[in-house]
Amino acid sequence: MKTKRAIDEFSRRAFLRTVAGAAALPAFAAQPAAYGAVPSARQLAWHQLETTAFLHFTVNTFTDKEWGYGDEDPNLFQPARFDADAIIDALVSANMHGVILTCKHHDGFCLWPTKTTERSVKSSSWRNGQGDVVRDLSAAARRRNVKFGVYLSPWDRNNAAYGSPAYVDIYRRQLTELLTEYGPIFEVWHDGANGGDGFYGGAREKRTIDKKTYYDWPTTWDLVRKLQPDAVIFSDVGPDVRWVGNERGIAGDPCWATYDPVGENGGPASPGDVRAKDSPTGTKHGTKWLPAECDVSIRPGWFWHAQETARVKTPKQLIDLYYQSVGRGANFLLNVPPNRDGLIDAADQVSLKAYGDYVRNTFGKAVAQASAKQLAKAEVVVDLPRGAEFGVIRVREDIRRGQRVEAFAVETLSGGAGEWKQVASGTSVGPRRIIRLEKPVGGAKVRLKVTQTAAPAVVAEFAVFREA
Ligand code: FUL
Repeated sequence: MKTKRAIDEFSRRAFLRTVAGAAALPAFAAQPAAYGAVPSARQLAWHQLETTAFLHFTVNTFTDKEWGYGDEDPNLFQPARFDADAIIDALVSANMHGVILTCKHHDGFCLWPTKTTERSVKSSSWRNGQGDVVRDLSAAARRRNVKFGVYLSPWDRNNAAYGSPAYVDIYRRQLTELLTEYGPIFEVWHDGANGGDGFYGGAREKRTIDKKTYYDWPTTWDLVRKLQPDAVIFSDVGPDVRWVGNERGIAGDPCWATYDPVGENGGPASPGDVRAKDSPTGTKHGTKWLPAECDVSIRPGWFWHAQETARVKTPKQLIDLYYQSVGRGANFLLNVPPNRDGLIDAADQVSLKAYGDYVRNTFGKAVAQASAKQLAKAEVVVDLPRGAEFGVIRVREDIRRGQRVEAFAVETLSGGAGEWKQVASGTSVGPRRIIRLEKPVGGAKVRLKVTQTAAPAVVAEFAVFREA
C-alpha cells in the first residue's frame, strides 16, 4: 500500500510535469504555424489538470433532496465534523488537481457569509454562524496545491427577485464576492438548469425565464474575466469549456476539442439551450476551441444520501470513466459529495484511493516513450525494452498548433518475424488519446502512424504503459 507521503510526492511531480504549462510540451526546433482554433493560455492550463473534483454540499445533504425547493431552514445545515483538509486529502488520493464547490445550489443557500442574502451559513448555528465552507475549502485546497473553482447556480429557488433584472444583479454580486475574497479561482461553473417552480420569497410559484436573454451572460463573463483573468468559464457552450452533453462522465469517440454549438432548435446556442447530442463529439475542425468536461457523480445522486452508500462507484467503474473521459481528450469532473458530518464517507474514500493507485501505478512510469527527436519524425518509432509488454498507449498533439490529427494507428514489430502488426487505431487526439488494449502486447519496437491529418501532425507525446 502506498503511503500518504508517496501519494503526495507522485501528485506533486505529476502536477508539476503537467501544470508547468507550455514547458510540459516539448520544444520543437521549427514550429509550424497554428492550424485552425487553438487554446488560450487559461485553456492550456485547464487541459493539463485532466481530473478534478466536484463537491455538492448544501441543505439538501440534510433533507435527502437533490433539488431543494428554497424554503429550507438554514439551521438544517449542521456538518458537525466538517474538515476541509480531510476532504481535500481524499481528493488528492484520487489524483484530483482541482476542486469545484457548489457555493450555492438551486435552493439558494450560500456556503459563505454573503452580504446579498440572509440565507447562508451565517444563519445556521453551526460554528455559531461564523462558519465559511468556501473559505475553509479554498484554503485547504491551496495548502495541497489543488486548484479551487466555484459553482454558483444561476437558478435560485429561494430568491424573491428571481425572474426580474434585480436578481441578475444579485447573482453578479455573489459572483464578485466569490471571485474577490477567496484567492485564485481556476474555473467558474455556470449550470444550465434554469427556472421552474420554487419558494421565491414566499410566492411559491412557477417562474420561467428566457434562457437566451435573461442572464445577459456576456456581461457576467466580462466580470469573470476582469476579476479572475486566469479562470476558465464552463457552461453548455463555454466560452472556455463545454458541457459534454451527458451526466454519465463519458466523452464521445471521437471527441474534438473544437466545437460550433447550435441551439436545441438549430438557432444560436446559449447556456441552457444547446443541441446536447452534438456536445460529446464536438465539431471536427470547428471554429472555436471549446473542449469537453465530463461531469458525473461517484454516487447515483449529486448530493449525499445515506441509502446510496451501497452504490458508490467501484474503482473499476472509475477507471473505465477515466479512459472514457480523460482518455478521449476531455477532462474528468468527478463529484464526491460530503456527508452530514461534513466529511467524505469511508466507502467513497476506498474507491477514490484504489482508483488513484491505479492511475499512479499505471502512468507513473512509461514502459517506453518517444524522445523529442523521435517525435519530430513523420513516423514515430520507439524501441521496446527486451521482453517488455504494454497494455496502454498515450498520444498527445501539441495543441498549441491546433488539433490536426484525424486518424492514427499503432503497430508493433515482432522481433523474429520482422513484421509490423496493427494493435490499435483511433481518430481524434488533441490534448490526449489513451487507448487501453484488451490484453498486453510486446515486440521489439512500437510505432505511431498518423494515417489522416488536416495539416502535418505535431505530436507532443507517444508513450506506452503497463496497466497496474
Ligand atoms: C445539474 C443540476 O441540476 C444538478 O443538481 C447538478 O448540480 C448537476 C451538476 O447539474 O444541472
